Amino acid sequence: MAAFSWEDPFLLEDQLSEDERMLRDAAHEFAQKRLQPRVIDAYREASVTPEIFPEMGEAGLLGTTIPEEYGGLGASYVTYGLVGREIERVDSGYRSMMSVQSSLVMYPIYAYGSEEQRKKYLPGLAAGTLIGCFGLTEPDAGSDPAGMKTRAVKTDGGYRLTGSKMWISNSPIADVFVIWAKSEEHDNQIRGFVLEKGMKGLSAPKVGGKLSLRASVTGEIVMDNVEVGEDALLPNVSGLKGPFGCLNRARYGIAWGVMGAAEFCWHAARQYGLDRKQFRKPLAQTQLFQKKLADMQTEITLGLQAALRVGRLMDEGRGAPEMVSLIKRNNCGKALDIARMSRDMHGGNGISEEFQIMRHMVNLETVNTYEGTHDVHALILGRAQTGLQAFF
Ligand code: TGC
Ligand code: FAD
Repeated sequence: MAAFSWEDPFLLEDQLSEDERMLRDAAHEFAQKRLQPRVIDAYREASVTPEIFPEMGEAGLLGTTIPEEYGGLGASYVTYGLVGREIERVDSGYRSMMSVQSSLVMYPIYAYGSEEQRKKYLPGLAAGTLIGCFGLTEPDAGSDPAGMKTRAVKTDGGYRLTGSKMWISNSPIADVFVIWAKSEEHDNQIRGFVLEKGMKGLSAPKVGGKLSLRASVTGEIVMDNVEVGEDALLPNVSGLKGPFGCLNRARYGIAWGVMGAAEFCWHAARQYGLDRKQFRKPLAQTQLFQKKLADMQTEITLGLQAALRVGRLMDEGRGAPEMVSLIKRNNCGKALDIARMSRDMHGGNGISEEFQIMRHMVNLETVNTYEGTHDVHALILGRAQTGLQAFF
């Protein structure tokens, strides 16, 4: 039998191509050198750091899967997942900034937009000189986006949008707003529109009092009769499959990302257990401590392997939304369990910002909720295996 690698039990490393490893290493270096040094202060102060976007753009981390002619990297979904894992190893909020820009703003403009829209927005979004946000959720429509109230009414030469969106990542600092609204002209079907900062009637106040994801800014989007031209409509998609097509990609990236946060918490718990002595021996020499480390190692190893499998299937064009629900749900739930366990294993130090575990733990509460809650993904999987709709 071969030797066992405790950090990489199933030799995930061997399953990656040279290009994937190279881009992963570049993302790791960026995250550790550029994001890690600022995250503790940024989280404490809940400070908005828009300059992170051009830095990420320069490092090639925005629009990983978007073709190079539009400023992206033209890389695989596996690469996109590996980038998410490295960024979220530092903080879920930074991964959120990156994944909204890549999967929820660049992807719909690329997949559903006109050639003019692609050329107008994608290079700036890839460079991070433009910041994007994605408005689907509303105060009264979260898990059930079909219940949205935002309306687009046809005008001479365009549309007038009215409504409000809630809990929108990046919105207070956004230049480009991808908005989902029911369009009267299209039989009240949900359609996508691209709005721009500065339009009359458009505002994006910050949501205050957030105890999670504090290094990423979240806001509302208020549209008070915002007039846009015909060219604001995303012409190539209609219905909920528009926003869900973007969410499939972002949820997939989250399944990788949370494993990065979980790995951070696992490695920290292991090291803490080796360093800290109680009852005249290292904590890591106790059976209970080792059982917890084994549980963390097992869930992370299985979660990464599952994310890799789904990524490979997506790259082959064989990925299904339910596969993504399975890994988004399971990996988020397990990462949250691991962070809570690691917090406990650090004793009193576990609540200190210096040890960084509690920050990951409270971030993961959000990640387990957004992009479809843990229970909503269970209902998606339940429907897929019974054929029975249990949402309503
Ligand atoms: P349902 O009847 O199931 O479907 C309506 C239409 O949509 C199609 N569809 C999908 N298409 C592609 N991919 C998917 N995953 C799809 N799921 C559904 C479906 O085929 C149908 O198409 P058509 O042509 O037949 O009309 O719709 P429903 O209203 O019953 O949906 C139920 C449910 C619960 C599955 C869905 O609404 C859901 O997933 N809810 C969760 C909402 C959510 O995830 N919101 C996320 C907001 S964005 C966000 O959180 C960003 S956080 C970003 C960050 O900071 O990282
Ligand atoms: P609700 O839908 O009200 O759910 C509340 C509870 O009820 C949950 O436990 C849920 O699982 C449960 N529940 C709901 N329906 C059922 C059912 N049928 N059966 C059983 N249980 C059910 N949205 C965007 O559009 N863009 C963004 O950029 C964005 N960023 C976000 C950033 C942050 C920090 C947060 C917190 C949220 C963000 N969201 C964003 C919104 C997010 O997607 C929603 O919060 C999420 O979809 C849940 O909706 P809700 O908060 O309205 O909860």
